[in-house]
Amino acid sequence: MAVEKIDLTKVKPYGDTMNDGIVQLSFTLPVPPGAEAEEAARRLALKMGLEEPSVVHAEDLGVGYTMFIVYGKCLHTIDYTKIQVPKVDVDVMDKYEVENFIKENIGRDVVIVGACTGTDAHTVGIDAIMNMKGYNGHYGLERYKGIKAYNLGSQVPNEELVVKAIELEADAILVSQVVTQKDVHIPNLSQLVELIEAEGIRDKVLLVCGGPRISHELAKELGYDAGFGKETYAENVASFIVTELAHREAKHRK
Ligand code: B12
Repeated sequence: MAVEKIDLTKVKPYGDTMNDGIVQLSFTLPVPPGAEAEEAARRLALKMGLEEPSVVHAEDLGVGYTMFIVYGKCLHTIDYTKIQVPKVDVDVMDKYEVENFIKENIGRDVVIVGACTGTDAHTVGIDAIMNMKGYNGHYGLERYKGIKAYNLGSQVPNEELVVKAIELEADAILVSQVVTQKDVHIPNLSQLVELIEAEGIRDKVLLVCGGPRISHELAKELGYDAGFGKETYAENVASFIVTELAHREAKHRK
């Protein structure tokens, strides 16, 4: 089979044939199902800039609402070669490499306190990173030799997290934010930074946040040292913490 040469300066969606621009879109309108509803969805897709939109599925949501799936052609292209996304810049070590690194470069236990904060009740993300069992075959921080991990759970007020971090003399604070509707995570994440600064411990702790809609770029903007998104494992965050800690401690000794 001949491999088609792709122009990365003009990338566009692929459906059946290269560069056909075909996309699939799904949305809900507050109207009951029927011919008018489907025509409304088609016209909306046209207004969104899709060519030849076709409604391939319409589902009655039961209360005067209809959910649509629409196919259409996107005319736009993206210059992929110009894209750079800020990411946590660290060589990721596995659990055993992290443990060795701590032994050789830090020489004491690393204390990490974590929580899902504010009104956010989603525990699974922070548990995946911190709990013994871990996630998807990757052990959590509690299982790492040389790491003392304290998972405070969910709906933890920022004040409580800060008190605990001071009490345990934490090297790093991990914050999970899963609910991002109406940007509720922004003031909550910012308040934690303010509290830590007010306590005068900002330069003593590594501040890391994570969640499915958290990016490293956003984390940095909010005053965090690093941010991790979906499909993060304990070793990603552990590698960052121990590398950065060793780096800071070496600088401090000079
Ligand atoms: C399970 C679940 C719940 C459970 C939570 C139970 C529990 N004990 O955690 C319950 C039923 C309680 C719940 C409630 C609600 N939920 Co909910 N929930 C989910 C669901 C289905 C799965 C979340 C999950 O467990 N993912 C698995 C974990 C492993 O993934 P993760 O969280 O992304 O974590 C990974 C990374 O993000 C990262 N990570 C996460 N945190 C951190 C922290 C650090 C420091 C680091 C390094 C990495 C890291 O590492 C993890 C492992 O890779 C999602 C939909 C989905 N499929 O994602 C909705 C979802 C998150 N929920 C949602 C909503 C809206 C709610 C409610 C507001 C619903 C309501 N109207 O009541 C409430 C909120 C309650 C509250 N006060 O927070 C929305 C959020 C939308 C948004 N953008 O804000 C979602 C996306 C569903 C949706 N599509 O609408 N929910």
